[in-house]
Amino acid sequence: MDLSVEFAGVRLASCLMNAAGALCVTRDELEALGRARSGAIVTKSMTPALRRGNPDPRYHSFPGGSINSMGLPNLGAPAYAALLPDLRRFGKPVIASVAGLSTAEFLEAARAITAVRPDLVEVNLSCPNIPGKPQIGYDVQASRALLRQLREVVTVPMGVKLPPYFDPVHQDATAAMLREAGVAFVSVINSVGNGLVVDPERECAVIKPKGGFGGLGGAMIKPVALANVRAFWKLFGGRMPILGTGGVVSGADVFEHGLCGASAVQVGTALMDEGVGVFERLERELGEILARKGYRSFEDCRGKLREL
Ligand code: HRO
Repeated sequence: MDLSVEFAGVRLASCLMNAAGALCVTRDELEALGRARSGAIVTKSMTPALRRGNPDPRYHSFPGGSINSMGLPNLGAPAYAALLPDLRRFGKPVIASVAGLSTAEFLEAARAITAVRPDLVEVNLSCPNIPGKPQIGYDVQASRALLRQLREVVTVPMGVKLPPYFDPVHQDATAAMLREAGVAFVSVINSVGNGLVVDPERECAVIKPKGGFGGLGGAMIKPVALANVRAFWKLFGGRMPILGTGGVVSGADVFEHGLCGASAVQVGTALMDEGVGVFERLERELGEILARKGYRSFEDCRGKLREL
């Protein structure tokens, strides 16, 4: 089955890849993604300097999903820039995720990584886990101002990683802002921010930072992810490349993202649970579903969701 796709001008041998944050912080993790059957290597969101992140425990997986409050641990943009030539040797596109705790930090990280020309830059507007810092993607004015400045710095195709939206009015306003900003792709969704998972036996939260509040991922968030993929697919008339993220545990989940309009699909919680072998399993399961349904490629099913 042909699972290759054209994404924002970049050819991917497979429509599947890691979600930013999942097993992509260190050189070893990034090289493992290079050797695995992922269509691209996506880096952890990078800031200008190394960050150790929030205190442990900060990640917890449970039946149905995960909660995290990592707090942007990463090696720093200069270190990822230095790694890029080695990552290129795997012969697949590298997508650099860029973040910051201020506009100046976003610009500095973007400048450092753009200098070595990753294939795409994904601007993270949606980290929910920095104490005292709201998710920028929930503030249209702030997002507009930030993207306007990043546009001047990022000279490769630049997309945005958005938080989940729960009302069409927010998707409409965000789409209008992104149109104006001229983004090359939209990645939806980041984790569902500020959830709380409780261990009733120990009578405590399962992660330490922010009193236990953290971003939810995995199977439980799939309907929210699909709704956002579909909403942005329609708002851009099917002409905006969309990276679907959220709740991808099986090949059927990838297929559903495709039906809703995703051009390619990212895997977070399932990758953390299973390791990089997850890509091979998802490929096999997706291939079987597409063949059974009479599709000749993943691209053939894109956006084909029937509305009753
Ligand atoms: O590092 C994190 O805590 C984190 C980030 Cl940056 C993000 O974008 N999404 C998430 O769930 N965790």
